[in-house]
Amino acid sequence: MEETNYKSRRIQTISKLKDGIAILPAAKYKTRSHDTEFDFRQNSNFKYLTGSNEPESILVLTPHGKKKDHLFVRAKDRMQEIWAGRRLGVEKSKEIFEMDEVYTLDEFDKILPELMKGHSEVFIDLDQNLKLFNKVRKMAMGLDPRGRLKIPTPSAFRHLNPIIEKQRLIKDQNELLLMKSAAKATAKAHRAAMAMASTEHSEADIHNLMNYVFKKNGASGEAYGSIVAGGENGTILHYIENNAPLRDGETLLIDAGSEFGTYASDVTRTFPINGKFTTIQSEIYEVVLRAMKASFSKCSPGHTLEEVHMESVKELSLGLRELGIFKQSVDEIIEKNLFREFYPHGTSHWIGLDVHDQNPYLDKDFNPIKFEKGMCFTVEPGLYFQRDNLEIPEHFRGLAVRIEDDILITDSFYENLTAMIPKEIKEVEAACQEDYKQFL
Ligand SMILES: [Mn+2]
Repeated sequence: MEETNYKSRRIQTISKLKDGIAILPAAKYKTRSHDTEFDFRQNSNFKYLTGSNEPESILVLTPHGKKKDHLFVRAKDRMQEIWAGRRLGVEKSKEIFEMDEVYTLDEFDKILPELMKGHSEVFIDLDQNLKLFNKVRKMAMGLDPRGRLKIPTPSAFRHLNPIIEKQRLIKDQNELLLMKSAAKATAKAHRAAMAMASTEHSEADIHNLMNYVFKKNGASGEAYGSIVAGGENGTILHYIENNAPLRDGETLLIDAGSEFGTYASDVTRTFPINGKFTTIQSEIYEVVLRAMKASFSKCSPGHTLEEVHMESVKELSLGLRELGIFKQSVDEIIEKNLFREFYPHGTSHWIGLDVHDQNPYLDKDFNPIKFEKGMCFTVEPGLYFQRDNLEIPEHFRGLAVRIEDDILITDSFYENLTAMIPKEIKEVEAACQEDYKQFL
């Protein structure tokens, strides 16, 4: 496998900038409390275009001029490095990142105005990092206050992110390799969870085990806040407490995925804590699994996430009718949005560097983006029966099932990146009988 060619990604971005200069800062450390910080996570767009994990750097792309990609990095500093960790510095960065030019950050204020000359626009993140935006705006306004320069200077600011995020929609071979590695670590962790879950353990135990298995298999950790929800907790869509005891006869809904090389996986499984689904649990489970398979039928080039969603909605609505929840026709259940009480979320989102990858969902004419080879997204139907819903039979109340896999569009169909994680009832029940110690 070739190494990722970040240079060619930058060249592709530069080709979209026309007369604009692009300025893209790396992430900075964020304060957790007082003088302690959260774990560092690189800005996804910055990572995508540079491969660098260094905080505080700034990438500048200039379509005009001989040198086109410029990186500003932290200067080498012996004392800082003894206290806070190694820095690449200018020389190493030049070697590693194949930039036309690398400078230290303290040169930014002097060099950026020079780089701006000849460009009529600035592309920058207009939402985040307003400090940098304001600084750049002042620099641009100060370049030619009397209109005497004979070359264009920036007179407009545009949002940079959509250009890069559109580029991120189609994954290349190296990205797919990382996504498959993330999927592998996630598969091990879900299997371990199925094996360990019992009334002897709590949601927290399972959560800890999964994080351990993620890292043991090369992942940097979880790609998002895991949901480890026993029984009725599964009806809370973004349950994050993950600290309740596990109860006999209930299911455990786990929505958890590893992050590998900054790429996310996102998987949900629901399984019986004691290893055997009850009749009602398995009936609901089969409906959700059927919905998922119906959605898979639309996972090929030319189809859309909207079609994928509608397949799940149809199948879940039919299932709710079969379960006796509704007497209305499937059409009526859908038209009147009656299913929403039991299926309140969408079926899919893009996935990649971010678990909810920031790729466009609609084209310029507001039509859903059509699938092409290399696009990745989730399929995650579910059914949730709230405890306080007194209109449904009591034995449904507090039950929740969601199943989620990560899908890659191929030449003519799809590849399920997380297919190896058990989801047929028999496979799931067998996985519950395994010994979790094999995953340690
Ligand atoms: Mn998801």
